[in-house]
Amino acid sequence: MSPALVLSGKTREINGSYDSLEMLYQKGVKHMYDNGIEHVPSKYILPAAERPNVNSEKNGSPDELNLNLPIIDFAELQGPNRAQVLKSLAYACENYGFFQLVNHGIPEEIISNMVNVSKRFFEMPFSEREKYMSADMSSPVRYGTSFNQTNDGVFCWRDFLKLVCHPLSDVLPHWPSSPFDFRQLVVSYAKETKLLFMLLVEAILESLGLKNRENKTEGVNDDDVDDDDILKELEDDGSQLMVMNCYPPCPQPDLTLGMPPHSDYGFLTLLLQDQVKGLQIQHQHNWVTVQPIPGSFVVNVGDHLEIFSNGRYKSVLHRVLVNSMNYRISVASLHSLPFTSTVRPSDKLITDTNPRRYKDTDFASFLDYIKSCDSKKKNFLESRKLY
Ligand SMILES: O=C(O)CCC(=O)C(=O)O
Repeated sequence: MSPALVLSGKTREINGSYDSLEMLYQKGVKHMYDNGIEHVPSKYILPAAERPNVNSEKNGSPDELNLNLPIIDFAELQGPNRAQVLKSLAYACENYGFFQLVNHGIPEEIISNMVNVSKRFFEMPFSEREKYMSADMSSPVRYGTSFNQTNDGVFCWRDFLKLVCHPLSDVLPHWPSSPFDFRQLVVSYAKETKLLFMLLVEAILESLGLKNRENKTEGVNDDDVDDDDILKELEDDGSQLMVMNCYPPCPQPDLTLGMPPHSDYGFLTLLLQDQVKGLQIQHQHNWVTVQPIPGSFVVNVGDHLEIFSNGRYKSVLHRVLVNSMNYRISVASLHSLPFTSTVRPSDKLITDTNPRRYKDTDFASFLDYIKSCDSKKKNFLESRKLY
């Protein structure tokens, strides 16, 4: 059994050896949990108004406003009901910014291998995991804790591993080589999610009225040129970032969060969560819990798609709750344009009644924003709005 972790003053003791508390926090929550933490240290305690149970005063059941997200059946999207499914897709992106994708066609084995290898990565000793710690936001591999452990005033209850997935031949040698099958399993998963993402983007462009599948196959519609460019750019050189999140059990889950409210940088995120719920999205001014559906993806609109759609599709704030009983693992695959590209509203979606709503943006401005903000507000998109 792990020794109880003793926190006192500015030091802590494990097996008679002392570290500064700051050093301990930098090692992450998995390390603290493994060493028997019994109380949430003050570094992780949110101001009362930002804690997860604030809604409970209003509705009496702490954080149990459950939400069944709109479901998009990917197999139907590829069949004769495409037009109907495209309408549901548009409705979900406009009103929720999120949907659950079922029947997506990625083999179950590839998905369970991905969740399993993530678990095995976080189960390795800290000495193995820490090899991948880096403060460099552009590093092809980055193990860390909280949201931004260099800047966060209050830490959140989450460790992560981030992997840049493109261009694969450049980044792969930097990825963890253990567990022994890590690279092979993550590569399979990354390739499958990229293909799925491309098919979803095609459907999204169509749902925005920017593309017509039939015209594309006939190759006649000159109006599609810009949007074909975007598809090509995404396909050939689009960025893909894989984020594996580990949320260990937390002794006082009502005092802290696994992730603070944030929206996702990028075009679309495909999120795989295990059966432990925790993801909440902001919907109609409430935080609502997303019910996991086995084998499905939670897909959400990112900042770039909101900008590209000139505000029609919404990149919605979401956050993660932790619990005192179970580990939770999630894997987010974030897809977007190349890091060097500028993102702007599609010309065809700027009209007299819906004038341009966002400034041009790029990855450099996102990095500047992230470096300068603390954990209170992770809302890059607000800084891009023209009005
Ligand atoms: O763990 C989750 O459910 C969400 C993770 C997330 O929001 C992220 O990685 O940006």
